[in-house]
Amino acid sequence: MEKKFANLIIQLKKGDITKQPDIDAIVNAANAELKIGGGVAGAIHRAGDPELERETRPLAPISPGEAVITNAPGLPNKHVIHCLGPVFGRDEPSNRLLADCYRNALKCAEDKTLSSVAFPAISTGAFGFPMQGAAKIALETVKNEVEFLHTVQLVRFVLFGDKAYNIHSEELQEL
Ligand code: AR6
Repeated sequence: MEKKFANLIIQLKKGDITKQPDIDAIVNAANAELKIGGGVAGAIHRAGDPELERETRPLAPISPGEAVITNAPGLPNKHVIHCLGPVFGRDEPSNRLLADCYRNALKCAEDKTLSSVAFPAISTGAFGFPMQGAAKIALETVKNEVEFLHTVQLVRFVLFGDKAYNIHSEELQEL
């Protein structure tokens, strides 16, 4: 499903973040060291070229809420934006840090004048953030950035499985 807010389309899709060839930048739910890791980070680094990890090295470590951008060697996208989400129950205030991820990732995309960005549900896997709370923060934050976006026109949430998709759909309908 999708919904339009001024010039921005927010779209939900079930699938794999590494298989979004029509999107300029995919977002990595990274670890602080920007190493290969598990979950989304593992999938992106495995799908990409080893050069991707080499590109991230001088940018690490990053803090919760921060985002950095690299090229996307071996991937069908122009860039990867690496975000460190908060570990739920440890990195506080976790709501604000999660919102910072989305804002800072969009800033990276705007700096490169990109028009489309795909996000996974940051922090909802290994970092333990409850899906519904995370979905609400993610969608509200992106919607509230609309007035500051000049080049980004499409934000896609790529959701792994029915549960994540359904929760995001409910939250997007309510926005
Ligand atoms: N495409 C889309 N979504 C995915 C994919 C995929 N290929 N794989 C998993 N998900 P996680 P985090 C979903 O753990 O919670 C790593 O080990 C997954 O079901 O990747 O921010 C890093 O190295 C979940 O809903 O990210 C870090 O140490 C969501 O994406 C740590 O995990 C995020 O899951 C980051 O933890």
